[in-house]
Amino acid sequence: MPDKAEVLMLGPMAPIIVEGIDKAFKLRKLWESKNPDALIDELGPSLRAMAAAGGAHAPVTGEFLDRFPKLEIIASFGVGYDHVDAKAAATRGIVVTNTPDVLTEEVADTALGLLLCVVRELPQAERYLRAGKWLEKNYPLTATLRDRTAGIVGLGRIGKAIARRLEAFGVPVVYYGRRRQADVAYRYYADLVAMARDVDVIIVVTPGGPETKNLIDAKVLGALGPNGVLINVARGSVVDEPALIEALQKKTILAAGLDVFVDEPRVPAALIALDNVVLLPHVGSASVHTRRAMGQLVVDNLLSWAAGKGPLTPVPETPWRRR
Ligand code: 8YV
Repeated sequence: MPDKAEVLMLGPMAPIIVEGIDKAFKLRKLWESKNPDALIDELGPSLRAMAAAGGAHAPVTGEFLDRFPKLEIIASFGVGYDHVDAKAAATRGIVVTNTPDVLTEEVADTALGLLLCVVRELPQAERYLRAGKWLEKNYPLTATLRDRTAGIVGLGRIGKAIARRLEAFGVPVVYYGRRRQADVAYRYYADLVAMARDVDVIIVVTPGGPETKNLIDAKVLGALGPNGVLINVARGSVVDEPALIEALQKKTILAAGLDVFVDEPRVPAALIALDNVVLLPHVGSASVHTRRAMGQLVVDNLLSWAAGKGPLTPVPETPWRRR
C-alpha cells in the first residue's frame, strides 16, 4: 500500500475534520509546531494537500503558496474563501474547495432571525423584561417589516434562500449584483445606490475580498435613508464600518443587524455602545448540524481528491483538471 498522503492543517479545526483527516491521511498541524517555518521547509517540496479556514488561520497568499511547489489542493472550511487567494492558487494549478450548499438554509434562517430582531427590537425588548422594566410600563412600539421592500446584495444560493423566506413573509424582494439573473423574477438593479434609494432593507450576502471591499459605503447608506435597515451576514469587509457607525449614531439610517465585522472577533466599542444595532458573533452557519456537514465536506473533498476522482466542490476560480 502506498504511504498515506500528508495534509497540512493551517490552524485549529473542528474535531470532525481533524479526526476525518487523521484517519485517512498523515495529518500535520502547523499551528501546533514549535517552529512553523521549519515545518513548512520540511513539507514544502513534497506537500500535495492543505486544510484551511478563515478566522484564526493566517491568510493563504501567493507568497505562501510559492513555498509548496507540489501543492494540488486546499480544502477550505466555509462557503466564503476570502482568506485564500484563489486567483494565486489558480495560476499555480492548485484547486481550492469550499463548503457550499450544506449551510445555505442555516445562514438564510439566521439572516431572517436577525432582520426580525432588528426591526422589532426583540433583543432590546428581552433585555427590557429581564431588567424588570415591564413592571413599570410596556415596551415602546417598534418599527415593522410590513410595507418594506428588501434589496439583496448578492443573489447567490444563500441570497435566493433568503429571498424565498422574505416572499413567505410578504416582503417584496429586489436585488443588486454584477449581472441580471435570467431565472429569477425579482427586479434587478445594476446600480446599488439606485436600489438603496428604492428599498427600506438591504441584506448583504455577497462574497468578501477585494472586489466587494466597502461596497456598502456612506453613499449607499445615505440613499437607504432614515427608515433604512442594513443586515450583513456576508463579510465585515463589504461594509465601510466607520461610515456605518456614523450613520447609526446620526440616525441617518434606522438600524442594523450584523453577524460579521471587519476585525473579528474584535467589535468596535462604538458599535457595542449603540442601541439601534443587533450584534451577533458570526453565528450564521453555527449550528451543530450544519457545522458537522461543513466539516464532513472538507474531509470528503480531500478523500475524493485522494481517490483520484477530483474534489467535490472546487471554487469557480480553480476548476479541477485531472493530472
Ligand atoms: C463560517 C462563514 O463561520 O461559511 C462561511 O463563509 O462565514 C461561516 O459559515 C466561517 O467560514 C468560519 O471560518
